[in-house]
Amino acid sequence: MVEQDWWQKSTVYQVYPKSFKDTNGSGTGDIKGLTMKLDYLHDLGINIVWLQPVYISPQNDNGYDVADYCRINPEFGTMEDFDELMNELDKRGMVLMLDIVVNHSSTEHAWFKQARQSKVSPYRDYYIWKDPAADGGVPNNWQSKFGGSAWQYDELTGQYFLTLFDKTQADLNWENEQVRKEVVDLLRFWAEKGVKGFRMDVINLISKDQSFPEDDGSVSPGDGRRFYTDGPRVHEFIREMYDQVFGPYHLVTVGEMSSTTLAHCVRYSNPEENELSMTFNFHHLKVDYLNGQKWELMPYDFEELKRLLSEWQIGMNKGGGWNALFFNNHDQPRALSRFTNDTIFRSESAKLLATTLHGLQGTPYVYQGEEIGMPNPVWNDINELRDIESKNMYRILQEQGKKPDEALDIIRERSRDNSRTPMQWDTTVNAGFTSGTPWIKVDERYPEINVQSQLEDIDSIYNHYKKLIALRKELPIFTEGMYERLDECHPQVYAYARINEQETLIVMSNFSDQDVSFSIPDEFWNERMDSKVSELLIGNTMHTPELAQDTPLSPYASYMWIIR
Ligand code: TEU
Repeated sequence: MVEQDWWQKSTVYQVYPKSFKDTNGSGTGDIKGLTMKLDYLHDLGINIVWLQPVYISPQNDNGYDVADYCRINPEFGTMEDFDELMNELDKRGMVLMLDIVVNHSSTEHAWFKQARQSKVSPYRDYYIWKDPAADGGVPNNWQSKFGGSAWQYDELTGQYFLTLFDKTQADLNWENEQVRKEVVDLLRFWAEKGVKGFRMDVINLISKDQSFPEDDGSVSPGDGRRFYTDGPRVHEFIREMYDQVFGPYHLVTVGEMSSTTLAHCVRYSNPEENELSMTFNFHHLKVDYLNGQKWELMPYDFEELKRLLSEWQIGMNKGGGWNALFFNNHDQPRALSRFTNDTIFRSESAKLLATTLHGLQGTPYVYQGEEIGMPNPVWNDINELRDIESKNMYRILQEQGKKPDEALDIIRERSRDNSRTPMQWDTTVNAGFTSGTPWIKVDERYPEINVQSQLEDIDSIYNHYKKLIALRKELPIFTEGMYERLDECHPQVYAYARINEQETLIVMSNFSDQDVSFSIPDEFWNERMDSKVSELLIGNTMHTPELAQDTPLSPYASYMWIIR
């Protein structure tokens, strides 16, 4: 086993700054608000804070449309506020992981403004321009991930430019060495300011097939689009960033890999490849996509969820890769509402998801609000939502024949805004997030679901996360143990083991509202449990059951034992 890196025992906390804490009454969160809450994160046991984009941006995609990579958006504060945050993190032995968005820039970026001036601009080749097709239309039929064509027509020069996301997010041309140099320069700028990690936004999309073929509807092995997903030079480009920045500054890096494959993620994150520290993949978060389509609903496929988690545990370990573990982020609905019960079994469910995830091999990510069991908000009207993707899809779904209410029901389930409502700190107005008018509504359940009510409650969801985070630092089996699935397609239970020479960890969870029981397979039980002693490390019910070969599990019960 490769020498354990400090970030393999760490837990990362993801901060969506716009909704974390507002200190000046603007209605949006700010950097000073994060600094104010560092003791809260430190007490939780967090080592690494992932700060999502706070750069100059028109905010069409909440900061993922960057107009200046090295200046702070005044909405979030000043560079002095950023420097203060860095100092306060350092005092607490914590580090900052900064979000880097270099597959595309905002069309408000100076580079793009210059590029669109003329075909001979020195910046023209920073972006991807194509002549109209023979019929005068778009160069090919590639689609934006936010709906509609991926090509925008530029009147001034009579060409189209590529936008895989919003029409104001222009894809950068990574074939251009000057673009790659600009990216290395901005990475070095933040590394010189003491940033110790980067989260690389959709970094596996940066290498496009230069023939720009028609989208023939076939998909790459990772169910993406093969001509820009894990493209021909992607590993070369990432390796270049490693050689020039990630390695020399000893940074921890995570790649967001849209529609990728296990084989590529092994290569992206095996330390011998000198690319990234770890990767996010999203296959386990598409098990409720009917026909793989995000905007077609179906109940989630529990067996597929367990199969995928197991496949990636075994495959990444075998290949020497490293998983970024997550069920939540700012682009996903809250897992609590999506996979379990966010009403009468809300507390048990939140703890079950935490135990299930944090027992796996990889680095866990806690998305703001997950640690207190925030569910999907109640959306009464489409005008309460802010996300560009959700607004586009509300229109497109109706163009496809859905009635307004049907479209809204789909948006309620899938919208990224489900995870973007303000952090719920206490029971004061706006949950203590802002003294102003919040940029997006605060969920109406904040009086019962907030940080303040959980800090001192030893049985709270917050303290359940705190204990799991501490266990990972304390027990090597969390980082080193080999994964073995124990349930064979059980309809309600997910059970797995983590095994090393000295100990065995058993994680057993009932993902249903039924009373069930689970039997550990005879072969495993006889081989692993013979004359051993089990200790319950953490559970989510009042019972503290000894591990037995046949264990009764109440609704959403979840337990973790260690056997020595
Ligand atoms: O997300 C890319 C991504 O895969 C998701 O946005 C997904 O494609 C989308 O929800 C459609 O289902 C990253 C950021 O996390 C996201 O917030 C940005 O909007 C996007 O890239 C563009 O930068």
